[in-house]
Amino acid sequence: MPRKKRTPEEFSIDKAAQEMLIRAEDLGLGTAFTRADDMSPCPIGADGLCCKICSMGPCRITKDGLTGVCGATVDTIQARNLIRMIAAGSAAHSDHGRDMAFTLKATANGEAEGYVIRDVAKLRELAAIYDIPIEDRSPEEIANDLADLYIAQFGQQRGELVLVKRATENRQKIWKELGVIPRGIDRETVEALHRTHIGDDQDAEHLIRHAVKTALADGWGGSMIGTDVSDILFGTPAPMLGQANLGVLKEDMVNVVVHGHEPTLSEMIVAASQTPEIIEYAKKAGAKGVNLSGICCTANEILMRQGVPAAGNFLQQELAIMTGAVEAMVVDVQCIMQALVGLAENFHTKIITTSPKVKIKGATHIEFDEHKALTIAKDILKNAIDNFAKRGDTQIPDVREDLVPGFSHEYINYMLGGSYRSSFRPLNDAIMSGRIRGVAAIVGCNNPRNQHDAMHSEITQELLKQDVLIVETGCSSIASAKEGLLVGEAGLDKVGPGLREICETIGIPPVLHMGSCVDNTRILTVLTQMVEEGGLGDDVDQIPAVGLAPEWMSEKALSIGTYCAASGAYVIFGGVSPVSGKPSRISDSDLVTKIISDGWEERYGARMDFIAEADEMIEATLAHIDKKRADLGLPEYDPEAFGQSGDARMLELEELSLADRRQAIYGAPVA
Ligand code: NFS
Repeated sequence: MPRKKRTPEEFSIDKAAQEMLIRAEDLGLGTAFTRADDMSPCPIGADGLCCKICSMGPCRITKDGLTGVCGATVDTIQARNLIRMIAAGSAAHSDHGRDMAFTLKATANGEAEGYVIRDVAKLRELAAIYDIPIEDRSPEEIANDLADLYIAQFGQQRGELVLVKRATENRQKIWKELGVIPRGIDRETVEALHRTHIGDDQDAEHLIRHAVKTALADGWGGSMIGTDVSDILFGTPAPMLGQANLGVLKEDMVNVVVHGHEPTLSEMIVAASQTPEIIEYAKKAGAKGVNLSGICCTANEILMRQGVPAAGNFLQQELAIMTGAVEAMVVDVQCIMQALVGLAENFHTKIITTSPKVKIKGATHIEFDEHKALTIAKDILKNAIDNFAKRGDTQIPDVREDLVPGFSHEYINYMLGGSYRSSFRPLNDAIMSGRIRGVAAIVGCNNPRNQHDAMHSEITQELLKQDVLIVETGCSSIASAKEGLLVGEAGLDKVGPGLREICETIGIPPVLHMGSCVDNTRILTVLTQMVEEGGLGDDVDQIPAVGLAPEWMSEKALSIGTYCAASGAYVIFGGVSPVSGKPSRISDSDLVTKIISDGWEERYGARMDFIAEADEMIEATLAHIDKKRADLGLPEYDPEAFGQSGDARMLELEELSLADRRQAIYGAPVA
């Protein structure tokens, strides 16, 4: 029986996406959505029952008792498949971190055209953590030493990654006892590949323990370096106004969409687009100027630092081209669909690859080099502008939403207490009192096997009603942005009463945008600082907090999930577990599933579960939060307890005259 084809409304909950999917249908063009309908996932591979690491196979373990030609059992095969995915994810993030560290080095030595050290305070703060001298030294001297230290982490062979000391003491102790502290970033990934070569490590427990080490080298290594250096070079994010969805494309301007992950080139494109030379060039071509926007995590990077709008998340990359209004899509690394090139041939859009690591057949390649970044960025923009005259029919959905991104951990710390008493105390207090029931980090991708954005939306909206404060990164944060959840007003009518008080008092949206996927390390930092603030136990696993990746699809997501669980945060993935397969219905071989759930809970205090349905994910999240509250001896969550137009102090203040109120708040009359 032919499989049922989904309608545009079934493909996505996003109105702009739906409009473009209808246009795709009218034009007879395929997208990831239709290709997903046409291609059922292989059930053997999806569940981890296929081994293709040597050419005696591929071996499919479809019956009880069956092994691979070499004798590999289903447990070994699943463990090997999982660690390989984690290693690929960790490698992708870490290579991004490495490039950032080299850019920092080049900037420190005056060899990186256009780059400067924007956040000297963060540079000094980080250098001090690693005992790099900072007094009487120029930012460049300090940056040079920090870059050398960071670069050395990749090739380090023995000892421990220095960044690990930013974890709680208790966590470091657990990792030390279990032998999972990474020695060097590259070494753990290489060893993961070595161990999974034919005829090597064949003990699932032993393999998965190394998977943890490989993932920790991402979270407390490569990704953390990526975030640190991006902040130093481009500024630590703070809230600003932005916009999201395809409606940010402009009819009368040259539209350049930057897509991928690394901020190095995209930041330079932002700078170049504002130069008189480029504006003049665009005007000569008949456009009002250059309109930049982003897709995927590159979007998040420039959105939270420069306010450059996000055209959409992962599943909107093809839909942006479908508008016919994009002169160039400039891509660097990761999450770039090969289908873009073929699709772009139906329009005038140029796909421009820029990374020495990524070429796509049929795309224009203009290679990026941080030593002459500004010149290359201008060259790319001129290419796009030259293409403006070739634009044909366009259809830009009139759909966009405002948002306030940029909640770095530094800003969250600051916003909770201001310049002079910044601290996590108010957040911890709000959790302890029950105004905030707990915290959820909703992160990760889109997946065309699901209805686009639907799970992100349902889970986010329901948890907000349950007084759960939400932080988001990656494509999930763009999903919420498009739904209008990243503006202050959302804190007034979309959330439970206790959380509403907090949002009103601090003046924040109920969903805090914390950045790109490498910035999940900011979440690790926030959780660590909450522990250090006191009152919520002595380690991350005691905090009422959960991490969710409802629509995940990438290997990077698995690496993130693994380092978060190993850091003490309960992690819930949506969709199918890549290690869930059993050779038969009566089979009991679920060793790998047990290791990453019960096994990790016992060792790290946090498990990783795969739960298919949104309502079950919500239920599991709330149950976990409530259990952690009870374990800490905190009052049971009571939705009635707060929110009667402010707390007692607010009610008291309301009774006072304006002058007396100011006296009460500031301790002195304020003019
Ligand atoms: Ni994360 Fe970013 Fe999006 Fe998923 Fe891809 S863009 S690094 S992997 S799809 S969230």
